[in-house]
Amino acid sequence: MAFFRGLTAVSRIRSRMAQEATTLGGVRWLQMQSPSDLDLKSQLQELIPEQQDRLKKLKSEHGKVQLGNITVDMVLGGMRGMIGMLWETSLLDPEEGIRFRGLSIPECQKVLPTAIKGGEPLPEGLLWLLLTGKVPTKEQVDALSKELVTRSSVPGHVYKAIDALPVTAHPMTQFTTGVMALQVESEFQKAYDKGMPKSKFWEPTYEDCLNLIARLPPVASYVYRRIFKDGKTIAADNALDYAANFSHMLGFDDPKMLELMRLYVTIHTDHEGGNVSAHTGHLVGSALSDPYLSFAAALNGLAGPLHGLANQEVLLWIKSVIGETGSDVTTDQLKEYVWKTLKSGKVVPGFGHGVLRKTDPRYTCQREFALKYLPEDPLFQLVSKLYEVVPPILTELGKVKNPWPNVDAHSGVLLNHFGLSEARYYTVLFGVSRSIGIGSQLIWDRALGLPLERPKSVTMEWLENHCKKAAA
Ligand code: CMX
Repeated sequence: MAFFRGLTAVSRIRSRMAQEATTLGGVRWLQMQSPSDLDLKSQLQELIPEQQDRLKKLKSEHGKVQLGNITVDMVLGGMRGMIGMLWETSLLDPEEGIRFRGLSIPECQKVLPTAIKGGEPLPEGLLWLLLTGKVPTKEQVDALSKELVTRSSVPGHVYKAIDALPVTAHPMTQFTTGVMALQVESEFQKAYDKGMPKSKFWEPTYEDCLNLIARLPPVASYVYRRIFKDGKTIAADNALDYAANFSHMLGFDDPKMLELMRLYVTIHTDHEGGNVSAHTGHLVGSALSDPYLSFAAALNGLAGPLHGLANQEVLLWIKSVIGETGSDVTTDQLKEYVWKTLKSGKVVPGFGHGVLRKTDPRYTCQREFALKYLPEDPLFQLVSKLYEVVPPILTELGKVKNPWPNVDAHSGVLLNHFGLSEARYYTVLFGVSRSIGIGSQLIWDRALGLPLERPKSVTMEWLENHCKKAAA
């Protein structure tokens, strides 16, 4: 087995003979071409026993090793810094940002298969990576694209359930309703009701997660067309890859927009386990609620303005700046508007983060996309100006731990550039992408037999008494 450390090794790896296994950033990369190598489920089947043994060993050999001290601040501060969950698919470093199975976003952009030469990664490739820890070949990704197409048909009652809502209902409400309506198809629930051994839980979970991921783009695009395009839907083009087909069903066929959608869906998939949507999906799944129930719960968390709704808020905020000052907004006017927002008791959307302490690499790659495809866009230029104006003001407040922009600060202006200007819809796109991360981890949750989540809570009185005793 050959080991390569740097990214320069990537091109050499690509040209290696089939059957060669290599490592990049801790990720095993297997290049093989037998039929089962193209089947994601067979690949997982092989990996699961080895990972189950790894977990058993961790428990038996290191179960009592301490991971830190819990302070009163942590309990009162939304559990910040408290390690409390296993999340295999990605890990977030406060300074460096997210790594998907050991690979940073720029590394994923280099090694994951693309639809066009030098283009953005295909989200199906990231799904493969998250599930297996291995960088897939283009053939594997193409096979997965096709598999998702075969799973993508949506029962008619789902659309009827959405239609029962007023068209004015928030897109996230309509989307989550669609996900709940899909739940009647759950393979996990059927198998559980019949009875199955715990060792088999992962298999119907896999079926549900793959079906869910495949069916979300038609449901999400139905919601978009229903609200914003007089209900005129567009049929899928099943020759396209996952993200391109989604963009097509929304009504956007510009090749640059297809590339944007591939990038967007790839980078919003996963952000380790503690964020509200990921944690909620994992928590609800730990009660053996099926993946549809778990994911719908996750979406409801994503719909909050401190989390996924921030991407909607950013574009609305930018447009309200322009509405008030005109499109030639000066730096001073921008500063004034930021202060006005803060004084009104609101947060500046798109800035700050619960864990990150630097500019979000998901922001940076979107900025690079903008520099490549839309450098003259006036809203992009405003976003660039905000990068200079907002962090010093947030720093001046003295309480903000991270004044730098996050993923949501940039996505809206890119979508807006290609005509997807309905900001209220943006969190639905985030939700479609999140299914890939949350679904991948749910499969591993069940494969590893992770238990019901049940942390201990205490009252203020309990804390006061505990602190008195500690002082004495
Ligand atoms: N604007 C104004 N105040 C902010 C701020 C911002 N962008 N970011 C943090 N603060 C404030 C917090 O509200 C908090 O104030 P109080 O002590 O008065 O409650 C204080 O600074 C300390 O917060 P923190 O420890 O730096 O950040 P948190 O972990 O509590 O919160 C986050 C993180 C993302 C909720 C926060 O930075 C925020 O509200 N940002 C704007 C909304 C946003 O962009 N959310 C999207 C995040 C990415 C995602 O999940 O999609």
